[in-house]
Amino acid sequence: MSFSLNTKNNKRLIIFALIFVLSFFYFMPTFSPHRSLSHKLQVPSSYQTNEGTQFTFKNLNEDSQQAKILVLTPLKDAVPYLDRYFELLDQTTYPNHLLSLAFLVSDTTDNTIEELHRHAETLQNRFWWNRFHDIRVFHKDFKFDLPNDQRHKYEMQPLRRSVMARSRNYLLSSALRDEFQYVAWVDVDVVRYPPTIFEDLMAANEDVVVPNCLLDREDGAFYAYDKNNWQETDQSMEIQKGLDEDFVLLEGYYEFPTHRYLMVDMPTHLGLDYKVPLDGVGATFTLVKANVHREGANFPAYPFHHQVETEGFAKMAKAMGFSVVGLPSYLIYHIQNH
Ligand SMILES: Nc1nc2c(ncn2[C@@H]2O[C@H](COP(=O)(O)OP(=O)(O)OP(=O)(O)O)[C@@H](O)[C@H]2O)c(=O)[nH]1
Ligand SMILES: [Mg+2]
Repeated sequence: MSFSLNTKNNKRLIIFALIFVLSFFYFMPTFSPHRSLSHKLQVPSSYQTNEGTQFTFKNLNEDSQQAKILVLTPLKDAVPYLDRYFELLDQTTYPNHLLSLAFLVSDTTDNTIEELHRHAETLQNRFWWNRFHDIRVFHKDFKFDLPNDQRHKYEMQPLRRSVMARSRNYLLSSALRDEFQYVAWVDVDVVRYPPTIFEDLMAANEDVVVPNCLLDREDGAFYAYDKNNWQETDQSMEIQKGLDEDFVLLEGYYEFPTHRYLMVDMPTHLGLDYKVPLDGVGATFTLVKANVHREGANFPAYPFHHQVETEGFAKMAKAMGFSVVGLPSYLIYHIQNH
């Protein structure tokens, strides 16, 4: 039997076969064999202290190796931060195909939406083994316009945080699908964290877990950023007894000292996996078991136990019996932008 490559039909056949094989690899569901989840940190064995417990990072079990994480980020005027934000997420050791990203853009005055679409297109037009599971962008304006020089004023915080709470709830209820085991809240202006952060936070095996967020300073000095991660103290509880129900407590303002024990003031030399129970959390990078949200713990836009937004979420999660912990030695960094 003779077989000639010179015939027109055979050439066509070969071209079709090549296209078929290439498109099979290109469009196949994402699977990332080169990114292994198994990792181990060298840490001392566990022990108990008054302030918290130590646990040991261990390889995740078979089920959680395939855990899908929904990464949620509210955005406003975020153009300067997007390059770094995507670079960091892309560099994590967690397989991209298990990460779904969703954004809520609100009241933005810059090109955040256009830039988001540009990034999403670049990232998702790569070969399948590099792509994220998906990237979704939601948009809702709250008509909330706060000049930059007012954003951190004490008296503006309850309203600002309340709008943030609405944004987070809107994003959460728009994006949460039943396939996700975790929700990771990541602020766009976090500029440094370890690439193993998802595995490390998952290894804590808590309902809500937060690393310790510092300010990224040029001189490398240790400088607190996220003061919303804290423990109540006897003194802080005493103060609250005399407060009006609607009074919102805020950390880091001289106007009203709360006497909480902030995670940024806790020792950071006790091991990366040293964990402490918390009563308030921020959301610069917060990992939440998705069921916590599904069961109804979200971000109060009204004072709940004197807290709104992320700190109110921690209060609510605890009131529902969920565990809320922080890792004082696990450092991540927020940009210094004011
Ligand atoms: N959807 C939405 N996102 C917002 C709004 N304000 C801020 N964000 C985003 O929410 C996240 C946290 O907001 P930030 O402005 O960084 O809040 P912050 O860290 O307390 O304040 P800074 O110290 O100024 O960074 C970031 O990803 C912002 O882009 C808003 O009104 N709506
Ligand atoms: Mg910020």
